[in-house]
Amino acid sequence: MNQNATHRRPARRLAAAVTAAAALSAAMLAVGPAAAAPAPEDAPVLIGHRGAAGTAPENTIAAFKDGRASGVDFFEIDVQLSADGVPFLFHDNTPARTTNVEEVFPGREDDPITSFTWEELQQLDTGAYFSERYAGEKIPHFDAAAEIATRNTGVFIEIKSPVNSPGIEQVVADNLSEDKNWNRLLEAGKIEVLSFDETSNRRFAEIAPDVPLQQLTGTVPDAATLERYATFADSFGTNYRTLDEAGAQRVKDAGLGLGVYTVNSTEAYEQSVDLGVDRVTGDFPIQFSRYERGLKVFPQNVGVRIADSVNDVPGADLQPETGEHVILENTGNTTVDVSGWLLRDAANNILRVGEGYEIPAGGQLRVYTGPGTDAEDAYYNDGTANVLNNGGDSVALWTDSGSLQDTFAN
Ligand SMILES: [Ca+2]
Ligand SMILES: [Ca+2]
Ligand SMILES: [Ca+2]
Repeated sequence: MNQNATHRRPARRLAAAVTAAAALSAAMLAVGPAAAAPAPEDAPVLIGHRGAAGTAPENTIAAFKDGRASGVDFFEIDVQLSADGVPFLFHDNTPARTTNVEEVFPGREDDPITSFTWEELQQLDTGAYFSERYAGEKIPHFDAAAEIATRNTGVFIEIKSPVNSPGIEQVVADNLSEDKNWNRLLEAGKIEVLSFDETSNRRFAEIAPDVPLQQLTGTVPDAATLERYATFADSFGTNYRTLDEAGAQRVKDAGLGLGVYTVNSTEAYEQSVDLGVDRVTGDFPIQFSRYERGLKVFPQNVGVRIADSVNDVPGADLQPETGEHVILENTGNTTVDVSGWLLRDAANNILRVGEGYEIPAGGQLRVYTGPGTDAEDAYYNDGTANVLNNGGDSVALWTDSGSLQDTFAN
């Protein structure tokens, strides 16, 4: 660590970084013991992304409960302000992707989510987009997350698109100090605030200098920029796909903790840990907590795995017969009926397997996004949009009855 770097409040930063050391009580950590930052071989702090966006509708009570049940150190939320100033939990800038806005408020699909009043937000369903099983899930109030969190599983609070929510830094800071549940978590070292917006982070740091703070950017910037971040933030987070050894070293040299998102495979997890990352955020927190405990990651797996995802093919990704696709492989000893199984990507785009599909032991099935001629080893979704991101995506495999079988990331 570069001793010349300016640290705002090292005790708090370390407190947040070592919470994975379960043997230490949260109370001890809160007072700032002389604990060392975790060595690279140590387990990183684990965070469920948007609660647990891979296993439940993102930013809902159901997702927070999944995050908590998985036993990870924190679940992450995205907070914005409604048109009438109520803090609520929602990721996107518009309600189009994750709500039934087209039924409730036709014509407002592409309006800013912050243009809705709290009373209007409460009329939206934000569970059914993920699965009918979650129909009826509402957009939560900010304080609802603190009611789910515990001394074991705290909250990473991302202040999302703060330019759309003027004054949100003060609202969050006030809640942390005044709300009983939030304050209890804060005192236990189970809160971290984060944002991509440097101006917002600086504002938050001025209002609440004792709250651990993280600056996010999509790639690791140069050393001078990181040194600047270190004047107001305790840690830095980025996309794991862009992180390399030199970048990780620059972050450490600036005296900042290092986090990555959105890690959705154990291979990506290992890659991040090898780079010395101390905060790992993923959509499938249960997967990482099981992996860290040495347990079988997908205990319900019946043999079929995701062998590969071909996100980008030469030419158009939706061209007939040979467009983008995911390859399933039966690694077990018996034929598996995969009729009605589905694949979800990180943005919750869904590819289905048609009826009557079986994969024999050792066999493969290619599941295409676009059009083509169905065959024994190929199923075409006839989709009209390229869904597998060419810059890397993740996919999760589910049975027709909702059992998670595998994840894959590239
Ligand atoms: Ca977020
Ligand atoms: Ca292409
Ligand atoms: Ca693609």
